[in-house]
Amino acid sequence: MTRSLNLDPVSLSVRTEPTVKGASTTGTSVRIDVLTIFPGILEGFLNESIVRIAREKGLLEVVLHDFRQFAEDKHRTVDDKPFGGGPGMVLKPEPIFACLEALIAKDQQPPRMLLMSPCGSTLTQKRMREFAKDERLVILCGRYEGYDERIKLGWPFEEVSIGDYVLSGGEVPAMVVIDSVARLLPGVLGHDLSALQDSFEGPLLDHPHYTRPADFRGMQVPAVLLSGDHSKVAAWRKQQALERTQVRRPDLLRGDARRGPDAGQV
Ligand code: 9WO
Repeated sequence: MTRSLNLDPVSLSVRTEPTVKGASTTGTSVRIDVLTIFPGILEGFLNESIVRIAREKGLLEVVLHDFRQFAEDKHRTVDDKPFGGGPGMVLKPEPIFACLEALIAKDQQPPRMLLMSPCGSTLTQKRMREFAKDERLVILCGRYEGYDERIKLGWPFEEVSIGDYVLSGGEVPAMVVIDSVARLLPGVLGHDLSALQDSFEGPLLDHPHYTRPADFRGMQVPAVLLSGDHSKVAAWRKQQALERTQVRRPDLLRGDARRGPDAGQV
């Protein structure tokens, strides 16, 4: 069944339908449906910090769907042995199809559909910005050894990866997407993130940060940051960001086509 989150102790109003949204090109709110047989993995995450704030503000709605509830046999089987043999189990198509059919009305605009897999294209900040402009996302989290290929034939999933490593399921990657999208929604963060990012000319790593005390166990904050000279501070930060990027991520400075100059601050 579909499980809405336990909203305690903060009661959240039901997401208002996007009356203003249609006219907007920047996107004001996103609904994300997550298909998982382990909704509990996401629950704590959704009830803390920025993601919680985005939900409380009505800018983000996340609905968890345990597709095991759509399995029709008495054991609610979601996996089976691979045809052709081999180790492990494969996610059956039927429960996932049934869950998606219950979720996606035929008459509506089709949502963007993401399938978490190390075989997908690796996500970038640029992709996350595109997702944040969508009205609706559906995220399928796999388990076991993989998905029956017909799940991908029957639905227009974009296969996406968060990096070149194997996990035990797609739930952690789904949380990565939700976190990244939530903080990009206008009005979620106190400051205007896009303005902040636009002030960076290229894809640079962040500069070093310091807070009080100015002297911590003999380690001093660089004097320029205490000078009060804003243009000097800005120049120092830019230089530091550039140096760090040269040393740690020279690929970003080469204008890697996939990341592009559009990637913004990393
Ligand atoms: C696992 C795998 C391993 C080697 C070669 C290809 C592979 N595909 C998958 C796969 O799609 N796995 C499914 C989801 C089912 C098993 C657990 N799943 C998973 C997703 N493991 N790792 C991810 C994942 C997703 C996004 N970014 C990085 C890893």
